[in-house]
Amino acid sequence: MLRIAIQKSGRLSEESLKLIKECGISFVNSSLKLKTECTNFPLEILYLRDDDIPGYVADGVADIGIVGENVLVEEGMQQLAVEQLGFSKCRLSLAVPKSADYDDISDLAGKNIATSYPNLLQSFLDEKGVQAHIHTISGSVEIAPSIGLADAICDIVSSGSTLISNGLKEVERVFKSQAVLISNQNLSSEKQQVLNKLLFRIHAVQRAQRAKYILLNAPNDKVDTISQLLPGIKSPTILPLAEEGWSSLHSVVNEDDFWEIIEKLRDAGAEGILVVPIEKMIK
Ligand code: PRT
Ligand code: ZN
Repeated sequence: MLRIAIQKSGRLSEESLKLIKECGISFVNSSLKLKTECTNFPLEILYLRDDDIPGYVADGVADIGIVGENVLVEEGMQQLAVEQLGFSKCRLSLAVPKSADYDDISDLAGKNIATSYPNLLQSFLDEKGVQAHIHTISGSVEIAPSIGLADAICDIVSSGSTLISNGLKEVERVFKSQAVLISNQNLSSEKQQVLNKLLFRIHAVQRAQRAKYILLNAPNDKVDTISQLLPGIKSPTILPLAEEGWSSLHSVVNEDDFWEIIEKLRDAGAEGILVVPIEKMIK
């Protein structure tokens, strides 16, 4: 049985549980519980504060976990990272009052900066050769300038609306973050096998999220041109339509190339284009 630590309640919780479910793993979810055993996969879920997850995984209380890279690197535990998961994307940024003059990072020399991420901030300032006073506070960092506690802050930003509503402007990006899967470095071979199975499923889910299944109709004399536009996994499936002289083409396209391909397909004579989501994709 592999033990995974996920955030009990916060910005990582919902997506972490969703990923486990999308891997076809069933469990009874209860926010009141400390742990849950999955019913159809040798996995036990531990619900923890996000800050505690790297430590518990390093100590082997949990075997694996899901945490923000910002927390992982701040705690100096990046060696536990297995892979990025693509959700809970955010950035750690420096911000100053909207009215402050700011040209570049040297403007922060000698200033007071409030943050919950002293280590990430210190290494950024060191890299830039700037000396400033770091005040470590654990919450409500964004109000520090307005109460006179600091000249600037260094905090997590996603939409930017918290900064705006506190009269602050983002001036430097210190660190880019997303959720990451971490693992204890001394897993038994049995546990490593379960982790490999889980990773296989996670990869299938991730590939499917980026891919779309596309179906379209084309006159037979356009099929070659259109096939060239559809990369697919191997090559497109081509089936005759009931209507003489027409075919149906099926393939898989990457979400990133999607709009460009659609336009080219229409220009090449494709009709009745359908694009549908893919649930799982095995290579
Ligand atoms: O209780 P526990 O300790 O488990 O949770 P927490 O309160 O420490 O963490 P939580 O749930 O707030 O965040 C967990 C992780 O989500 C963080 O470590 C980040 O990796 C990631 N994440 C993604 C964010 C945000 N987006 C985010 N917007 N973490 C925090 N914020 C906060 C930020 O601190 C600021 O107050 O949201 C505000 C800014 O948001 P915008 O959209 O207004 O810019
Ligand atoms: Zn926390």
